[in-house]
Amino acid sequence: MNKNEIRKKILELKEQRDAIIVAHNYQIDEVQEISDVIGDSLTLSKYCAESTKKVIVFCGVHFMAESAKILSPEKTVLLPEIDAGCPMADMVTVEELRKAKKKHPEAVVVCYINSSAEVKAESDICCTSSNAIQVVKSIKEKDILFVPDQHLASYVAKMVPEKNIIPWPGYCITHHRLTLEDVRKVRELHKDAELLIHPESPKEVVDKADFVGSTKQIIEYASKSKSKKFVIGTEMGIMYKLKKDNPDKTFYLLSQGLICPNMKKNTLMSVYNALNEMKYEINIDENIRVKAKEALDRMHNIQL
Ligand code: CIZ
Ligand code: SF4
Repeated sequence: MNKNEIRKKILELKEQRDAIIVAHNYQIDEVQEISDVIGDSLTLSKYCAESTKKVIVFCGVHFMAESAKILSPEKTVLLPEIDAGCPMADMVTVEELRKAKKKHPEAVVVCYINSSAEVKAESDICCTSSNAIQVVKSIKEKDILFVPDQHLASYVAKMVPEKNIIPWPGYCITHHRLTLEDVRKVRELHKDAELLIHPESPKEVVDKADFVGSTKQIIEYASKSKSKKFVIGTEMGIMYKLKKDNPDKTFYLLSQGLICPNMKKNTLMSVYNALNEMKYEINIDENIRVKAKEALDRMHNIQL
């Protein structure tokens, strides 16, 4: 089958299966193009929960499809490539977290959405990169065990200095590679561009940003800003929507290394196979799902 044939088959199967296709901002262009909605993990999970369709094809990584299932237990959630995981999410296990909680019994556990359902279930409240600051500010206690991203933890610690943030040593393999040298080079090459950085990046890089935000916030900022040129410090998949929404503006990547190999596993063919063979279905133990949902609900219930 050529790509046009695959696209046609996907659309036919989508109707037959009563399905929606959602794609994360980091997916390859062709997958974003075929999707009903593009967004960050939380926007997509909420969209799935509100949809009346029975089947969700979640083009993203494992923890994202899990979040959709946590919010939509009655729906069939499919992850087209079962090996598409997030190395950062795997950097904290529930056993390790239980040990850390014993070491810091006074601390409230804030868990970044990039984590397994088990880890969410063991946490007090979830956060995303859009709302981590507000989530931490909403907590009464001073001590906060923040898992699993050390860089997001460090950004939150800078923005909410009244809290004692205990960081977990996890990191995103893609953003972690960014360096001050990358910043120096682009600043020299594109003097009039604004530098928009994701908070999963190392502190020294975040400190140099003109704007720090999640994928959603970077997309919103670039549309609103009067600037015409931007250097983007997050995974390259975001360029698809940035360029589509802002045809009059120019976007450069901070580094050519900004590619997440797991996000790139989903292809048109895997979306087709997912719908054709109804794979790979995401299931979560009901006790864990309910507890993980509580941590997500607590995040939703704070005034954001
Ligand atoms: O929550 C998401 O989708 C992630 C992982 C990043 C972001 O900034 O959107
Ligand atoms: Fe995980 Fe980083 Fe890939 Fe996001 S970009 S899925 S945090 S490895």
